[in-house]
Order: sequence, then C-alpha cells, then structure tokens
Amino acid sequence: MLSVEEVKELENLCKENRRNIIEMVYSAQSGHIGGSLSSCEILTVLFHKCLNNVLGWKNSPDYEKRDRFVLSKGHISPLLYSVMAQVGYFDREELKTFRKLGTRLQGHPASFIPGVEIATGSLGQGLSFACGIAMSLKLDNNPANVFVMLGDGEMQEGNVWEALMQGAHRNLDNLVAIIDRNMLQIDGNTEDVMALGNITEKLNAFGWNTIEIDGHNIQAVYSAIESAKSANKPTVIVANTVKGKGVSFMENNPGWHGTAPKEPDYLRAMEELK
Ligand SMILES: Cc1ncc(C[n+]2csc(CCOP(=O)(O)OP(=O)(O)O)c2C)c(N)n1
Repeated sequence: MLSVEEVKELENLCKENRRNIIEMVYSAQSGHIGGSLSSCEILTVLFHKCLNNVLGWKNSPDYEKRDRFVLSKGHISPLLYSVMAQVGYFDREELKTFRKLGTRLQGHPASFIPGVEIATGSLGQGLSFACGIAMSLKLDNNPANVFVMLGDGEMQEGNVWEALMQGAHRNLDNLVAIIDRNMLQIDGNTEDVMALGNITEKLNAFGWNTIEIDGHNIQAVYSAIESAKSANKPTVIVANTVKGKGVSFMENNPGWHGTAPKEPDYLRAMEELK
C-alpha cells in the first residue's frame, strides 16, 4: 500500500506530466495527446514506485538486473519522456526539443535515448519483444522483471495474440503486460472498429493471470503491479481508463488521438490543469 502522502505526491507528478504532454505537443504542433493522458497514472506509478531503480547502475554489476520496460504503444512518447525526465534520465529542459529536427526525443521512442530498451511505434510488436527479453532473462537466471504497455486498439494486431500464446506456453512469470483499455483508437470506439469484447476473460482463457483495475486509481495501479511481480504466471493488467483524461473537452473524444491543439485549446487545457 502507498501512504496518503505518496499518493498525493504521485497525483502532483501526474498533473505535471499532463501539463508537459500538452505543452510538448502544442509546441511541436504534432504528437499524441489522448492516449498519453489515459496512461498517465500507470506510467507515473510504474516509473516512480515499481521498476527497480536503474539510474546510476550503468557501471555497476547489478545493471543487468534492471527491470525492463517496453512501450509497445510507442506513440505516447510525450508521456514516456516526461516521466523519464522526472526520474532523472535527462533534464526536463530537453522536453522542449520534442519532435524537433536533429534532437533525441523524436515522435516515437528510439533505443539511443538513455533508458529506452527498444525502439517502438509500429504497433503490435512490443509484447513479442518483451517475451523474448523475458525468456532470455530466465535463461540467465536473471531475477529482473519485464513490463510492457499496450493500447487496446493495438490488441487487434495478430502478432499480439501469438505473443500471448508464447507467454503462457513458456510460463513467463517475469512478464507483466498492461493494457490501456480506454475503448478508443484512431477511428473511434474499439468495439465498432473490431470488437475486443471482454479482454480480461479472453486473456484468462489464454492462460494468463489477469487483473482488472481502474487505471486512474493510483493505489489500484500500484497494488496490481506489485501483485503481478509475485504471480506464478505471466500477468496482464487490464486498466480501464478514459482517453484524454484530465482535460474535459479531450475526454472520450477520438478527435484528440493525434491532433495538436491550436492556441485557444492549448490555453483552455493548461487552465484546467493548473
Ligand atoms: C502497425 C501500425 N499501424 C498503424 C499505426 C498508426 N497508429 C498510431 S496510434 C494508432 C491507434 C492506436 O490505438 P490504441 O492502441 O487504442 O492506442 P491509444 O488509444 O491508447 O492511444 C494507430 C492506428 C501504427 N503506429 N502502427
């Protein structure tokens, strides 16, 4: 359990992340706001409280024991970069270079960024990467865990289901997948585009340990991740969220999936996130 003070601190960090997301996409006039805002509590809790600390480990023999994180829904790079700046991978100042030519913080994460394990952005691949990493850690008797974050629209990619079979077949109990179940993808509601139905039941049937939570409840996110670490099967956390969470006119609106705000909407959003 997190203390009341810890929850309060994480709420403030989430608020900062939401402001950074809006600021970065506005300033670049390009990027993905909706799915960044919906995943905010998940990545904030994961990086601040759950991943074993990899910073400063580079030159230590323990570096190999770092938990790995794969952002399969790589388009939410504004959130990833903001959280990584908070925990110290790079300076918050660098966030201003988001999507600018010749800089590190491009639209999708690349492995030349310190702390990014693998380049992502082509949806459907991250869970397979993560399975491969989890298998190799087991072969090395390495106790680290692998976390991977997927979108619900992304679950329509066939490769994801091969990886789900693989995870169960190899009993990768060092693997934790988190699905941002915000019910929206680019073209609208996932159930209209290609229905996923009850993902939790489906993944249970695939042999995974499943946990379903409110993905904006900080305490619930933390408890789910911590219990996943000690499960004796691969775990998937289905996090029910709201796309665009935190900015009233962006919530549940697929129009804000990958659109940059113009000045009036930027100012309105920042006013709401004060
Ligand atoms: C293979 C592939 N096809 C298409 C895209 C373009 N694309 C970027 S985001 C997105 C929608 C993703 O929806 P979802 O997984 O639900 O993400 P979220 O709503 O959480 O942002 C698409 C189709 C892509 N990045 N990769």
